[in-house]
Order: sequence, then C-alpha cells, then structure tokens
Amino acid sequence: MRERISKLTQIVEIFSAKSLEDVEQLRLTYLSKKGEISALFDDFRNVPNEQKREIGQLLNVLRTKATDKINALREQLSDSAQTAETEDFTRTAEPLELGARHPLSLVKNEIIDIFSRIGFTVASGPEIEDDWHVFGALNFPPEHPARDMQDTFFIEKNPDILLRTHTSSVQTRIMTSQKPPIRVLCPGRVYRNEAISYRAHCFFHQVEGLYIDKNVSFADLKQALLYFAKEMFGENTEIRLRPSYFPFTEPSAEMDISCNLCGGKGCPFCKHTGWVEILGCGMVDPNVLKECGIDPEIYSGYAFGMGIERITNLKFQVKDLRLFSENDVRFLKQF
Ligand code: 2U9
Repeated sequence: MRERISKLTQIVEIFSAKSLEDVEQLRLTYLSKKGEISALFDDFRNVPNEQKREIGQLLNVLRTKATDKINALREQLSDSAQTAETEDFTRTAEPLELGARHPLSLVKNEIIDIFSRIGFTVASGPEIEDDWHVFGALNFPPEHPARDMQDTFFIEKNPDILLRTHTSSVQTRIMTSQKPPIRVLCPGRVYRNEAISYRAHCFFHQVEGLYIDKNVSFADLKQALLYFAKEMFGENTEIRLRPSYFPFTEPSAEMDISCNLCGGKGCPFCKHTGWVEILGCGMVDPNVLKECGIDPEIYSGYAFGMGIERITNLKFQVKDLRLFSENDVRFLKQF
C-alpha cells in the first residue's frame, strides 16, 4: 500500500495538461469513483488496524495534492482561454503614442478654470442660428454691415438663417430662458466671411462672458477682468481700458494688458507701446436687456468677449492663424 501511495504521489507531482479536456481526463483517471486514488481508499479496509492511522493520513494527503493540482491546472487553462478571446494579437508591440490637447483647447480650458473660480458656469448653443439671436436681440441696426452677405455666412441664401458670428447668441438664449442672476461663460466656434490669411480665418473661437444681477457696475467688470488678466498672464500684469463701441454694450471698452513679453517696456511684439489688446467688454445695453425680457430698471449687467486664438498667440507666440486648423502634428506636438 505504502509503495502504491508513494508511486501515485510522484505521478501527481508531474501532472500536466495542455487543455481542459486533459484536466478532465486526469480527474477521471485518479479521482473519480473508479479512479486510481479512489481504488486505494477502497483497499483501505484491508490495511491492518495498527497501520490504519498512518496509511489513512498518507491517503488523505495524496487525495488533497491531486485535487489541488487538478484545480490549479483547470484555473490556469481557463484563464488563458479567456485571454485568447479578449487579447488583440494584431496590436503592435510598440507602445501606442498618445495625442495631446490642441493649444486652443488648452487655453479655452484655462479661461474657463479662471472664471469658474469666481462663479461663472459654462453654456453652449447652436452654431447655425437665426438673425434675431445673433443680431436682432443684440441691438444691431438693420443696416449694420455684419448683416451683409459680405461679412456673414447665410445658409442657402436665407437671410434669416446664418452661421453665428459671435457666441453672444448663446447669452441671448440664456437671457430669454432664465431669470437673473445670470453668470455665464460661452465658449465656441464662430464664423465670419473673411479671406483666409496668416492673420484672419473664416472661423475662429471665442469665449464670451455675461453677468446680470441687481447693482452690477463697471467697477465689478473691471475687477473681474483684472483678476482674469493676472491669473492668465501673471501677477505683475497690468490692465488698461480704452473707450470703444459695440452695438450690444454701453459704455463699451477694449482692454489691453501690459506686454507679457517685454513687461511693458516696449518691444516689436507690442509695437513699442508696452500694451497689447486682449478683449472687448462693456455694460449690457438696456435695449438688449429689454429685448430679452429683463427689466433694465431692476437689473444691470456686464459682458466681455475675447478671441481664443488671440489669447493663445499671446501665450505661445503663434505667428500664423492657419496653423490652428491644419492639424500638422509637428505644430500640435509643441504644446
Ligand atoms: C449679450 C450682451 C453683450 C459680448 C462682448 C465683446 C465686447 C467683444 C470681440 C472680442 C474679439 C469679438 O472675438 S472678437 O472679435 N468681442 O469685443 N463681446 S462685449 O457682449 C455681449 C454678449 C451678449 C447678451
């Protein structure tokens, strides 16, 4: 009996299987009711009483070893069967090269981060719009040049349906559907009928902001923009506001920052003025509030708008606007 147990123990130690069928065969040969190990248990009744304890222990160890070995082989083979189903063996052995964010997305996200820290949320809207949301609600007179075919893309020559020329149409939609306080940032692509060159394109990207509440003042606008300029271009950045004109704001202004290349001393980038223009802004014209169903006697608001390409140029000195839409990886890899 001892000899048979020791021989079977050696066999169990070298159990091997190439398939789940082989494993099942091992189980049948050794552990099933008619298997060799079970046969030893049947013969156990003939072992003399004084040896029963020792032989019983040896038999139990042998059966546990065989069971463990068979279970391990079964697990191993079913794992590799699953792997074969899920692994893609046509994949290259080289690591996949990950892409990077587009510089315009990086800058847009940074602008959103900065304004979200002072309570602005983000909204978006359609790129194909109607005249009212883009021009009518925003105090554009009927003869304004932006409404001309020369400047705006119209859809199928319908003078009412057009590609938005600014993201202000998103704010129009928010003002007509929500009650103040409104504090929203609208990033998105806009279209203008321009000849494409290194400094103009027929589409570009804007972020506009709108804040409407009771008692919103020009001082609030100036403080928010100073905070933005310092966060975006560095703590030492200074701002200046120059009077300007937009149909949708009154008063209106353009904002310059101290040149972030020469620190305001004067260089070719800032045309030796020490200042570079970054955005337009102003107090929302009461006519716009009225047209959108907000009482200008109770509420006031400020708005601002900036071109993301312009801000990106200031941060990264991209000389040719066309690079942003060519998807040349040699350009995109630099950010
Ligand atoms: C509503 C009311 C007012 C958004 C504004 C500007 C000033 C502005 C330009 C910057 C460079 C466009 O990309 S650009 O060419 N934008 O100067 N935008 S105030 O004013 C609004 C918007 C919506 C309801």
